[in-house]
Parts: sequence; structure tokens; C-alpha cells
Amino acid sequence: MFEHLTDQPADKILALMSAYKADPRKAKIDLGVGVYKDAEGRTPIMRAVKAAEGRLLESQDTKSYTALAGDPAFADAMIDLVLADTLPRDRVAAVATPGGTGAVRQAFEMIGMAAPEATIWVSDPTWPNHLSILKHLDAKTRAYRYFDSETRSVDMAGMMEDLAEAQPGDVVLLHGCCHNPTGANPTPEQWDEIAATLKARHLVPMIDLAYQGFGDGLDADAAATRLIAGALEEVIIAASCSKNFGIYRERTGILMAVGRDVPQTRTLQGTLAYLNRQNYSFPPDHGARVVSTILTDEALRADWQAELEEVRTGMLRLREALAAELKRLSNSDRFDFLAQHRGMFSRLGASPEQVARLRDDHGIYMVGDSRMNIAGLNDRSIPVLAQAIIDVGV
Ligand code: PLP
Ligand code: TYF
Repeated sequence: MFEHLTDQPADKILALMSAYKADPRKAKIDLGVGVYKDAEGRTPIMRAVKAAEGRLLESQDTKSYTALAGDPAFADAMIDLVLADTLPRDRVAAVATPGGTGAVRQAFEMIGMAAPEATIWVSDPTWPNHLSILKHLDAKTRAYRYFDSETRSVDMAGMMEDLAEAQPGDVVLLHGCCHNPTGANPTPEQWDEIAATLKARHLVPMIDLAYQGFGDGLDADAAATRLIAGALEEVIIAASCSKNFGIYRERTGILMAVGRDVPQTRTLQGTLAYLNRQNYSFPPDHGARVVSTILTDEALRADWQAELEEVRTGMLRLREALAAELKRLSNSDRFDFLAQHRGMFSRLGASPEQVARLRDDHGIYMVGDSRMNIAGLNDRSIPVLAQAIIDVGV
């Protein structure tokens, strides 16, 4: 039977990680995979995470199964973090999932159960895993224009024109904040327009929220999600704790589904638990319990927020420094978009050839579409990167 299997294309981002590691040059810069790194290039364990793990080690007295939906305290804490008081708790169904990716996957499967004919609209571009999971599930998918490669901001007119072709009941996948891979995000006014369009055209939003706290702050980054969840009857939210808690390998995420009323939400809750059971039964617990321990303890939560805020403002400072250096070297403001983008990523707008030259001639690794992980920079590498960007002719 195995002879029927063929080689699958590698994940380009993960392949880049290996290529970087294998590069023997001392002076190399890793702007590839979306993992936060401090100025020394480390991905630290956050203080509150260490403390919560210590508490769990002391106090946990069983490793027995939790529930198909995961620990209820995790769901409550995450719904509060993402939605605050937008909705009554009994209109939100939620299950813990293995990472945000697990939530995305379960969401697509739920859509397939509820509306197999629905088209799932994705931004062009979007996170490559969205596309590969949709393809794997054989879901109907279409792209809407999102990024204006001239201004490096959201192509609102193109997006609206394309979504005008969506049929009632179609799903629109949105990045709640910190768009991956472009770094370009709708303004609050544009989010109002997006929410109004979804509502008027009876479209179902699915919001992927993988970077809450990495853009403009914990509440600001959830504002679009809250706006949409408050305005529409049916909403899907896939949230990740990988980045904002720095617990990537613990595989911690949550899938939420907002129902139009309490009975429908109860059915949704059962459906999500059913999907967990079919795919892996009980979701991972350790990361979820670390998160709920932090979010429900005043001191741990305050410390986590303070450290997350340092991470966020540190990346903003790097953005501003890179934009300023490029302004100086290019004698123009054409790189100012770098300071306006939010989150870990910016799409530089370099050609594939220029990206290859940055790697081959300068030891600078970014994804082939010229997505840079801003957290891979520090004060020493910013002038090096800026000069290389000018040298290859971006
Ligand atoms: N969605 C987007 C847009 C992402 O960039 C990521 C990546 O980190 C995820 C979801 C899910 O990440 P994880 O499965 O590691 O929680
Ligand atoms: O886009 C990124 O870099 C992150 C991390 O298969 C990631 O979202 C990349 C590829 C992948 C899983 C996670």
C-alpha cells in the first residue's frame, strides 16, 4: 500500500529554519520562522509561565483525563481574555485544542459538517498552513485581495470587491490582528466596514487570533474580534497561546464558536467536543493549565502582561529603528510602512531573486515572499540588514 504515497511538499518556513541552522557563516541573521527572540536571539520562558509551572508541579495531584473540551477554567479564562464582556458566556462554545493550528483545523472540519457547500474565503496572501489544511480537507476555497504591494497596506477596495462575490453562508477567514505574512492590518474604521459587510451579506467570520498582545496591546489586538463577535450572530474564533505566552511546544490553543442563542450554542459545544473526540480525544492539558493559572492569579497575570508588553514594545522599537535606518540610507520614506505594520512580520516587498541574494550574499534569511520576522533583529543587525536591503536594490 505504501507505494501509493508520494512525497509531500516541505513546509517552506520550516525548511528555511533548517537551512539557517546548516549555514556555517558566523555573521548570519534569522528572520524566518515566527518565533519571538530577544536581543540575544533566545526564546525565553516567560517569568509567569515558569512560576505557574512551579505551582503546578507542587500542587497537581493527578494526571487523569480532563474532559473532551479540556479544562473548563482554561475556556473561561481564554474567553475572558479574547472577548472580555462582549457576549454572555452561554453564547460561546469552546474547546481546548493542540495549538492554534488545532483550532484552525477543527474549525474547518466543523464548517465542513455544518455547510459542506460553503466557500471559505482567505486573504491573499495568508498563512500557508491555512491553505494546506484547506487543501487536505478538500474544502472549497477562494482568495480575496488583501495586500496592496505598492503601499504595503490593506487593499480595502480590492477586498470589498472580491467579498461582494461571496454567497450568504460563506466563511471569511480573517486574521484578528498582526496579519501573517504581511504585517498590514485594517484600521479601526476599516474593521467597522468589514463587520458591516459580513453582516449585510450574511457571511460567517472565522477569526484566527494568533498574536494577541503582539501588535497594539492585549485589548487593542482583540478589538476587531470583539467588534465582530458583538455584531454578528455566528462567529468562529481560533486563538493560539503559543506566541503571547511563549509556550509554542506545549501546543495550546482554543476554538470558540459563538452561537445565535443558548440552545444553538449548546449544540455547538457538543459538536466541538465531538470533533476533539474523533481527532485525538482529550486535548493537551499542561499549557492550558499554565495559561489558566496565570490568567486567574492577579500577580501572575500582572507580571505576564508586563513581560508581554516589553516584548511588544521591543518589536515596535525595532520596527522604528529599521525604518529610520532605511530612510537615512535610501533618502526616501518608502520604507516607512515597516513602522506602521504590526506584529512579528512585515512583507518587505523584495523579489524572490533579491531574497535569494540576501541569503546567499549577506547571510540574511527571510521567507521567499520576503516576509521578515522583526523579532529576529537587534541593534547590531539593523544597520547590516538595512544596508543589505539597499545593496540588493529593494
Ligand atoms: N495562525 C497563524 C496566522 C499563525 O501565524 C500561527 C502560528 O504560529 C497559528 C495560527 C498557530 O500557531 P500554533 O499552532 O503554534 O499555536
Ligand atoms: O508563520 C510562522 O512562522 C509561524 C510558525 O508549519 C509556524 O506561524 C510556521 C510554519 C508551521 C507552523 C508554525
